[in-house]
Amino acid sequence: MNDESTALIVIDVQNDFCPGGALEVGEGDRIVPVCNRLMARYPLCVLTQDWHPREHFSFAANHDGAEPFGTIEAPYGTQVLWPVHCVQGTEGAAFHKDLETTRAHMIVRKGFRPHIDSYSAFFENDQKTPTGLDGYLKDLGVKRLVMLGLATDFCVHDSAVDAVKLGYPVTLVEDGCRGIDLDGSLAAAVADMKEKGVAFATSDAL
Ligand code: VGL
Ligand code: ZN
Repeated sequence: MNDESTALIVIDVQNDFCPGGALEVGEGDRIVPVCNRLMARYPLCVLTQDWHPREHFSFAANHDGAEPFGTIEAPYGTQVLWPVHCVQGTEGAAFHKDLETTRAHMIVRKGFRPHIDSYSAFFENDQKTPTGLDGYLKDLGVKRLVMLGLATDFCVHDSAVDAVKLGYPVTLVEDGCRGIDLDGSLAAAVADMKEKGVAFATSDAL
C-alpha cells in the first residue's frame, strides 16, 4: 500500500503540450488516463504547471529574427527558444480537461520569472533558484518520488535528475511520459536519467 512517504509528481499535463497545442508533444494526451489511475493510488500528488508571462525570454517571438527551436545564450547557459506556450491564464496553460486535478494536493507553478526558464520542478534553469517543492516535500516527510508527465526530454528529465541530486529515489513511469525529441534529445535524456540512477517502471507494475 502506498503511503505519504511516496509522492506522485505529475509534470506539465497542459493543453499546450497536448495535440493541437502551441508546443505539442506527440500523443501527449495519451498519458492522461495513466496520470488519473496513479493519482487515485498515491495519497500525496503534486502537479506542476508551466506558467510563463507573455514577455518570457524563452519565447522565440520575443527575439528579433529568431525562430522557434533555435537557441540563444543565457547567463546560465544555452537556452532553446520555444513557440509561445503556457502563457499565464490562457487555455493553453490550463491542465488537460480530463486530468483529475481535484486529486492534487499541491500545484507548483514555474517559469514565471521573465528572464529565466524553468524546466525542473525543483530548480529553475540557473540550477540555483528553488521552486519551493523540495522544502514542501521535506516538510511532509516524503522519502521517494514517482514521476510522469510531459515532456520526457525537458521538464520530466530535469525534474527527475534534480530529484536524484536532492537525494530522492525516483521512479519514472515509462508509459506515463511522452517526449518532444529535438535532434535526438529524447534518447539522450533517457540515457542520462538511467546513468544518474532514475529507475524506470510501467504503471501496471506500480
Ligand atoms: C517544457 C519546453 C518549454 C516541458 C516546458 O514541459 O517539457 N518544455 N517549457
Ligand atoms: Zn515552458
